[in-house]
Amino acid sequence: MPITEEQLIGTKELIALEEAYGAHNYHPLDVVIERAAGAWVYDVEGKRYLDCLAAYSAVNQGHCHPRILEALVEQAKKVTLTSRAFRNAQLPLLYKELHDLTGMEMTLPMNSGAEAVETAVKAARKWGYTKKGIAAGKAEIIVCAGNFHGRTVTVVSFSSDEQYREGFGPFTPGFRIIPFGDAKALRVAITPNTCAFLVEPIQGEAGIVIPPDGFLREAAAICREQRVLLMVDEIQSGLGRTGKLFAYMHEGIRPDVLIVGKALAGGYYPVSAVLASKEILGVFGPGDHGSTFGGNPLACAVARMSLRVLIEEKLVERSAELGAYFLEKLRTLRSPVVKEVRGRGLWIGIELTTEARKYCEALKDEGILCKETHSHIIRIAPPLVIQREEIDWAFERIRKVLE
Ligand code: IF1
Repeated sequence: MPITEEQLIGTKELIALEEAYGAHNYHPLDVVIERAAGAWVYDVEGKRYLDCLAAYSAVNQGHCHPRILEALVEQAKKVTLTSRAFRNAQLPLLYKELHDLTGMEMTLPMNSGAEAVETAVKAARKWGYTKKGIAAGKAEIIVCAGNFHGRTVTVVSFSSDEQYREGFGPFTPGFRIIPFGDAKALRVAITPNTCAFLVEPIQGEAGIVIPPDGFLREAAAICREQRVLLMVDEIQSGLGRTGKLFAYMHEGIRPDVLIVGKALAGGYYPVSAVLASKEILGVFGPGDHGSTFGGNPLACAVARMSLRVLIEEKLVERSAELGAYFLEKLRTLRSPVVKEVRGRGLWIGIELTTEARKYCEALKDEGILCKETHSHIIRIAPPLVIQREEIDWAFERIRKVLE
């Protein structure tokens, strides 16, 4: 029997349904969101919350941005999916705009972040064999402890987090883990079989962990010297989140491979991509790699407008200015449970001396939605359209809960 709307009146019923029929691979806060706009979301009872997670930085442009909605609707009236067996009118324009924005020669479009990371791993390995002369099947990629690059079996093969790996073996070989931020360890870990170093410029899931100044610069120099591809995962840290277009720009380096996702489509559609030189992405010949939805015209139209909104509404500059403002206020907190407040742009971690979950629950009751990470850290990452007054509003409530 189909369930009628009036039967689904409130939060309680909806949560019961979710618990009864959905896999329990998350432990979400008990808020049931029905609609959203800008930095705010509204639950089924109409209560509003300031969104301080922005869907893990996939909604940098703000929820339901009207210009991106319009681009979605207009394209959806024309054609949504052609497969890559044929060409479409949106993909070449997204390619050109990504080239102009990043300076990268070539793009390979995918859907989820993990798929883009997998694509980068395949590109690096094939580049290692065909360009660097690594013996077949011997290519190694170096990653950092505390990394988060997605949930596929190959990607969790190089996770240092036992929970992300437990029960999912056997794992993909060919990865070495070094401490995050340790350039000397990178140099030591490189062998003639190393094809790439994959790193988040700032680690998100690990708790907004910023590496020591100069780490990325030194790593880039070592990679250049040892002919190892520097691959930066900017799926969460990119597209304005840290107050620069990409987090790697804080260190003035240029990666060999740039991996993007999440806010690339403003929260409307899963769009990810790998950007690199012709030499690197040129390793893929017809039929080597692909995806049913990768580079589809609807995805491209949404991504093009999402990037346009990011630039035209100066969201990167906002992130830098309002992030510094928010961080400065949070650093005035005098609370026995606050161990450290750190961040870059509108990407802030409040590390506590105790479990953060109950503070996130208390913040929810104050009308703020945020998510703990690694049990002790409250991650604050609102949409980049947040207003200064909304930051003041949030700060008062954060102070009330933490002090
Ligand atoms: C979940 C974490 C964040 C990412 C970076 C690749 C991906 C992600 C730097 C993969 C995705 C998401 C996944 C989501 C929650 C969230 C998350 F808690 F899982 F670790 F943000 F920190 N690289 N991160 O942050 O992208 O395949 O998901 O599109 O899995 O719970 P995806």
